[in-house]
Amino acid sequence: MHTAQDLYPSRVGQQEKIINRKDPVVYGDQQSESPWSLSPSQLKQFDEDGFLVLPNYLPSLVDSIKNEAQVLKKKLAGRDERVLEPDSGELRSLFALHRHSEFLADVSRDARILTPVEQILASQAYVMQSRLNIKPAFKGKSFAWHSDFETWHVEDGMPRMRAVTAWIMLTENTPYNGPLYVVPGSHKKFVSCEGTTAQDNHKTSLRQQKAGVPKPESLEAMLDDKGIQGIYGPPGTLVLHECNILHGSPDNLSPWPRSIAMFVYNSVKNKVQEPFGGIKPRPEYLSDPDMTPLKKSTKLI
Ligand SMILES: O=C(O)CCC(=O)C(=O)O
Repeated sequence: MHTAQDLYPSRVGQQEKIINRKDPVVYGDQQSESPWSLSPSQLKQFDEDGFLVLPNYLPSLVDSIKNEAQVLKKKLAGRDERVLEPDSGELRSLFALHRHSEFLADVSRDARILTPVEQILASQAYVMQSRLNIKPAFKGKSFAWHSDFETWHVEDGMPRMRAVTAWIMLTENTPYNGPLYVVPGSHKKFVSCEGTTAQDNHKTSLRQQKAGVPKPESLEAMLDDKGIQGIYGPPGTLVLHECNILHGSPDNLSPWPRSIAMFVYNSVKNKVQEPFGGIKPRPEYLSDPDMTPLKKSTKLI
């Protein structure tokens, strides 16, 4: 039984409802002198929209990340970190990049990424999860609408909304190759979803999510109010993505893969507890228990 107060109950057998966010989006308003810090207007935009796109931000890392991904695909053969597409069996995602590759751990500490992340969180951070989402040409299937925080809260025990995902485009993300869709401003609401969570839900949900996906009525209320925005850009574009923003993506119907590398930064002040959904904790490759604060690095610059 969970002892901490659950500010964001979801999948605990109640009727679905939309509640207000109870946490800040941008923690504090500290100005930073670093060349990589966000400007006050960028912080304001992140606060209002729940995401920020920095086009062509890290182009020099793209080829090295793609090469390292090829190495990891082989290194992780036969392991749970490899998640396959629901129909074709092609590789869909590769998890725990930072745990299996020194180079990708360096990327996660890169000052160009970690500076804005720490600025938003107003604290040090650690990588709670990292993944490559491949969206292969023609065979890459959709991701249902969801809030990442909802999953991390219910299935991993993240107590508060104090986490940011930074993701890097490894191929061009266009309207045609299954780009990420976000609902600007949706991070200020929380859809408390119906249902409950099966033990080992992750074994199916990472291929096709069902639990924690809002009902059509809730989606209509959110999407009708706030609209949908596709996130497009050239390889090397960095996206900062608030943990509770509602997002999803369509099938890739094109002959062009849409690959992205994602690093989830949780504040060290937001210690993960027991899962709020009453299930056993998910494996370490999905929620890293190592909360050692990251030190910013300029090694790759
Ligand atoms: O890669 C995508 O299209 C969706 C990714 C996503 O929703 C997630 O990783 O939570």
